[in-house]
Amino acid sequence: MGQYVKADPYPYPYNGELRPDNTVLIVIDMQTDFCGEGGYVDKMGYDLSLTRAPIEPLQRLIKAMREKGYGIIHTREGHRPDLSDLPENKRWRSRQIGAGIGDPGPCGKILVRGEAGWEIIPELAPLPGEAVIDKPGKGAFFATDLDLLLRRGGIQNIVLTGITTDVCVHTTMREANDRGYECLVLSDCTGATDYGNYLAALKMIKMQGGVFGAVATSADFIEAIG
Ligand code: C5J
Repeated sequence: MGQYVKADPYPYPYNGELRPDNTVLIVIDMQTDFCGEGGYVDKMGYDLSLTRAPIEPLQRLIKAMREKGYGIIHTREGHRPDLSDLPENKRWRSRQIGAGIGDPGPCGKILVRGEAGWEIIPELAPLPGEAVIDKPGKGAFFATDLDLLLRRGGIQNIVLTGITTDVCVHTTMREANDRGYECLVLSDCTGATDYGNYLAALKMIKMQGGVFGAVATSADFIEAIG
C-alpha cells in the first residue's frame, strides 16, 4: 500500500514510506536578508516579490505539518561577526554587486549572525524546540551538524522549501541526495531571485527519472499527510 504524495516525475517517496517519524521539513533561509526590505537581496536590486512568494504557502504547510507531528528544521545563512568564516572571494563577489557581506546596511551588517537582517522573518519564526541550523555556505550540510541530527532522528525523507530555489535549496538538495536522503521540493514553497532560474531549478530535479528527487505542490503534500 504505502503513503505517497502526487509528485513529478514519480509519486513521492519512492517506497511509499511517508511518516512523521522518518520525514522532516527543511525551511531554508527565510531571513530578512533574502526576502525583506533593506536586506541582502533587496540591496542587490532584485524583485522581492519573487522571494516573498513562498511565505503564505509556507505558513499553511508548516501549520499542517506541525499538527501532524512532523519535524521542522530551519536554516539561516550567515557569518560570524568577526567574518573569520567568510571566504574572501565570497565577500569580494558580493561587493561587486553593491551588497558586501559584512558591510553595514539598513538591516545591520549584511549576512552576519545576530544582525536584524539575518533573523528569520517573524511570519515563519521557529517554535521553541525546532532545530535551527546556522550555515556559513549555501548547503545546509556543509560545516553544520544537520546530517548528525537527521541520522540520529532516523530521517529518510526530506521535504525542501525556502529560498533561493537555485542556490541554497538546490545545494542542500544535492548534498542530501548524495547522502541517500529521498528529497521532495515543494514548488510553491520556494522562490528565486530570477524567475527563469526558479523554473530551470525545478526542471533539473525532474530530469533523468528524478535525478535529485521529485517536485510537488504544497496542496498535494498536505492532502497526502491529511
Ligand atoms: C544566496 C540563498 N542566494 N539562501 N543564498 O546567496 O540562496
